[in-house]
Amino acid sequence: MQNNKIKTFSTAKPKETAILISVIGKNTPADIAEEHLEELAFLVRTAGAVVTARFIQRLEKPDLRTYVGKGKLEEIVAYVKEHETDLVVFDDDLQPSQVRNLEQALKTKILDRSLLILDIFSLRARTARARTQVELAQYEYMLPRLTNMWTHLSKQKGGIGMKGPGETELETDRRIVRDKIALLKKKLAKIDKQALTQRKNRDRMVRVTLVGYTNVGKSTLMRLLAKADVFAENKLFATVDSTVRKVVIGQIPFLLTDTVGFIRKLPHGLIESFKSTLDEIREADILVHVVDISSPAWEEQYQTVMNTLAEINCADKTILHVYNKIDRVMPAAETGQLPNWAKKSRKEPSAVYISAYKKINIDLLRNKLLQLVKKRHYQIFPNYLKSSPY
Ligand SMILES: Nc1nc2c(ncn2[C@@H]2O[C@H](COP(=O)(O)OP(=O)(O)OP(=O)(O)O)[C@@H](O)[C@H]2O)c(=O)[nH]1
Ligand SMILES: [Mg+2]
Repeated sequence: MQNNKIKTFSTAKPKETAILISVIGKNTPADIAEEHLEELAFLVRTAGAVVTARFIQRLEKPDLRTYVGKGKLEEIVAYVKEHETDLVVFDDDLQPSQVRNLEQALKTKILDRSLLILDIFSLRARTARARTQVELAQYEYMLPRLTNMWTHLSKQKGGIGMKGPGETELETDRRIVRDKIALLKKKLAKIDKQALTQRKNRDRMVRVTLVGYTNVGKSTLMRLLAKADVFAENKLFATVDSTVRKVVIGQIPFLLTDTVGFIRKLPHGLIESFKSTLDEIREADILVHVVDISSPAWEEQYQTVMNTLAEINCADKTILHVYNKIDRVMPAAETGQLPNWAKKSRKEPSAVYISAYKKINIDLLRNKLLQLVKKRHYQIFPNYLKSSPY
């Protein structure tokens, strides 16, 4: 918050400037393409840079050498020459050879989607577990790239007497990275063992886990339901760690967990290293899937989450779909009346439409959640019925 009375002089460095490059399929609708680029811009802003220009090219698939086609690259080179540009950010992962070609042409720092997301995760990681997970993902991202660089160098330089030093150096690099990965995996296993013990100790309670795309309002809802001080912010990946709180609704206690948000094209290494965080989802009795209904891309985000859940074998769990941020799309939301489009978009009969921010329909949500928790609770504690107030 800015204080108008006190004049402050910022010593912060000016923000880095970034331009965005995206290749999209020939049949992708324009608004979805725009939304994808908007998400990339959001990621860049979250990482702390300013977006100064965007370039989209429609291609069957990205160019093998330079990601975009020749003409588009010339256009971008001309732009970079004329405007100060610190970063060129690509909406996909780049092959090491593509990075090299692009660096040669653009003469600026090149960032691909994975690196950008890894960067944000490392900015956000607070606990030892999250830090270790991110570091592991960073080294795993690095390793195949070292290998490729090595084969490239040995091919390029080749010949007698050229293999020796380069190879040794890169072999050493690779070994260092591999050792580091092994070490981090061990460290993570140890942390996970502790976490598992903690989870086992709380095993006898129903577990509800909030899942959803990044920035949909999971932490805001967690704060509301658990009355807990959970960090929420209008940035992507505000949460990279899970938080657990005990909640009691209608005299039934359960555990509520906030988790890291999903995103389309999540770097594979990141999914791998965040597997243990995803255990929170795997071990949940009930999933509360939070959807940002105000996002033009909500259906795609919905699908990304459902696909990720399927990937970790959680798609057939009990899921309560919660459509959040209705205050942004329905001015009269307080009435609880749904506009026709929302009725049509409703995929599940038990969906709830809420605003975590404006606290709309929260009692309705609490009620629905209570029904599900109760059902599960009595499955775990059949004897509880006798003493139950219901
Ligand atoms: N207008 C509106 N904004 C909301 C609502 N719920 C959350 N927000 C805002 O959306 C932004 C993201 O909220 P978070 O709770 O941090 O979202 P999250 O899903 O935890 O995000 P990550 O941890 O980044 O995955 C914040 O700026 C919230 O204030 C809502 O119902 N209406
Ligand atoms: Mg969050």
